[in-house]
Amino acid sequence: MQISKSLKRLIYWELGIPLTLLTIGIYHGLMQTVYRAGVIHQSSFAHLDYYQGLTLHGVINAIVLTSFFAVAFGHATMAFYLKKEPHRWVAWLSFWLMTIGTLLAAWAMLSGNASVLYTFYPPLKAHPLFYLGAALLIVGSWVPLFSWANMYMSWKKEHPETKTPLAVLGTLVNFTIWFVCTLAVAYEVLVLLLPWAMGWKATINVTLARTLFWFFGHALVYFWLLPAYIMYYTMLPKLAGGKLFSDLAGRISLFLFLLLSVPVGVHHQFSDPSISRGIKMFQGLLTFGVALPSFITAFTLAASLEYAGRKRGSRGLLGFFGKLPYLDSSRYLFAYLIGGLFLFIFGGLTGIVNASGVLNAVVHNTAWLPGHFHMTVAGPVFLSIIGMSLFLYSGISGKPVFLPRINVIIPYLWVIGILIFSTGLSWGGLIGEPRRTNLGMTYLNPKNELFTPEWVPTTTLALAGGIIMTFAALLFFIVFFGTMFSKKTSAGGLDLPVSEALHDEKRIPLFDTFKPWLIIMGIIILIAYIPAFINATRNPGPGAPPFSPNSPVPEQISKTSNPYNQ
Ligand code: HAS
Repeated sequence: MQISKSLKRLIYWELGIPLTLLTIGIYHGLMQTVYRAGVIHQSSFAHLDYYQGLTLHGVINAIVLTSFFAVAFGHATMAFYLKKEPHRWVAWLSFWLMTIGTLLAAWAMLSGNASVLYTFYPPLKAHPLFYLGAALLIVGSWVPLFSWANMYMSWKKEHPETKTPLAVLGTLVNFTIWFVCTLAVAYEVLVLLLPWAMGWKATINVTLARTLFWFFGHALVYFWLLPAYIMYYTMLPKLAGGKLFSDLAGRISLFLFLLLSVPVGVHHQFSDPSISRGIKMFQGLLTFGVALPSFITAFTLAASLEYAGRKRGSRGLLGFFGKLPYLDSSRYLFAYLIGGLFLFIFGGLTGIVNASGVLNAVVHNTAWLPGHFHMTVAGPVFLSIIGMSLFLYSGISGKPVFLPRINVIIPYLWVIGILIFSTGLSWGGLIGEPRRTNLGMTYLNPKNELFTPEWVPTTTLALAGGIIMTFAALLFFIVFFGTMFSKKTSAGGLDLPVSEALHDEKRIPLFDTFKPWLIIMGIIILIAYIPAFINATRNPGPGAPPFSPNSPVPEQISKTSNPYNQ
């Protein structure tokens, strides 16, 4: 399908900018494993501080890359399925807001004024431009929703009896979740963080800020995940040579995400003393609920892959696994998607461990957590983002993929790297290894009295995994930028693999409309969050003055009489 020059250019920029920044994000990922394994025993390397690097790693990889990609992929799917283009002015406004926001936040982080990690929890304080940048990036990323909703409504008028294409439904569900959850973080940034960072307010309510952040923060992880799910449902079966087992299963799963992605954020606050047990238990139960659409997805995709394998001549119960096109370089997207799906088995299971209040007390704030989220966000999310970025770029530009045989191996190398890396982290977490800590300064420094030899094998495993992941990422950069600089061999155009459904159930109006789901979503959020916000405002503890990551005393005091500076 041909698309306008403007949309082409927009998609190129929205893929190119975050992938260029990703080089910095990947470098700091490797550095994390180096610091933590005790290879170096210093607080900074190449003039970049440990926490500065960790902030760059988290913000670029988890917020900038994912937001830009979700918007570019949203434009592509909406245009492809609805045969309409988003409003040009709105689409470019979104791009500029995201780009300016990214530049502001990048300046604050690179200049060492925002080493507050991607969660920017107070009382750690960043430069006001970091918060402003983050807010612009987020607002810019939901602006296209309004244009897409318009496109969808006019398409619906033209096709009142046709089922909404699954990819369109997924995109609209995803950005509705995103719009709702970002309202809380906008409030946190504009009303709590900015006035405090500007010095207009002396203290901040930490519990309220954290509660607002996690209202946004857990829905954020599904905002990362749903583009991958759209690819799994609508493309993977076709790439495997088969059909999607059930179209309705996909719809049910997407609507369940709409209901349950937001009202579960308190599961990140099981250890926060200001929030009462009843709320934690309720949101904990809802968290088990939000695993349900992923279980539905697991069985639906397994059945779809089985169908594909049998069509390709497999025999026996599990023979179909052997018949899938793992190394077919002409269907390399299959490799990126199946690699992520495999990792998500472990990412999902570790998530369910986290969701249990009792087990959470064992793993919270330990290395187990990055073990979990590298098998989710750095698993299905990351692999589908980079695979699809290459697919979109190469397809639209008409340039063939550079080094196709290497390209199809990259996702498997990444999977091996993540498995080793996350095993090290998860094992370390279970024996008390903390997350977000420069272990090389103390616990992994044999000359330090705190040296903890039990964490040598765990951090060494993480380092080995980190090196393999970095190698895979380097190969990806060579393939992606090599493709960008190669010669066009065809006219190019927007073309996506489309899976037919094996059971194409007839249209059920309830699963083809948003209204009732939005109402239920609103009710569940109110029930789950009103008591949490009441708790956060009634039992906040003393207001907190600003801190910087390098000093245990508040900033105003540290400037004058910080005993640790003497
Ligand atoms: Fe999580 C913390 C619970 C999913 C990301 N999570 C995090 C953090 C991140 C994150 C970044 O309850 C850290 C935040 C921070 O910095 O503090 N998470 C869950 C649960 C799920 C879950 C219950 N998380 C995700 C996803 C993420 C993500 C998805 C990113 C994209 N998570 C938690 C909790 C915490 C947490 C607590 C807080 C802990 C604490 O103490 O701080 C569920 O949604 C998971 C459901 C998934 C499944 C898996 C289904 C499997 C599939 C694959 C099938 C494979 C096939 C192919 C068919 C049930 C679909 C086979 C093919 C072959 C070749 C074999």
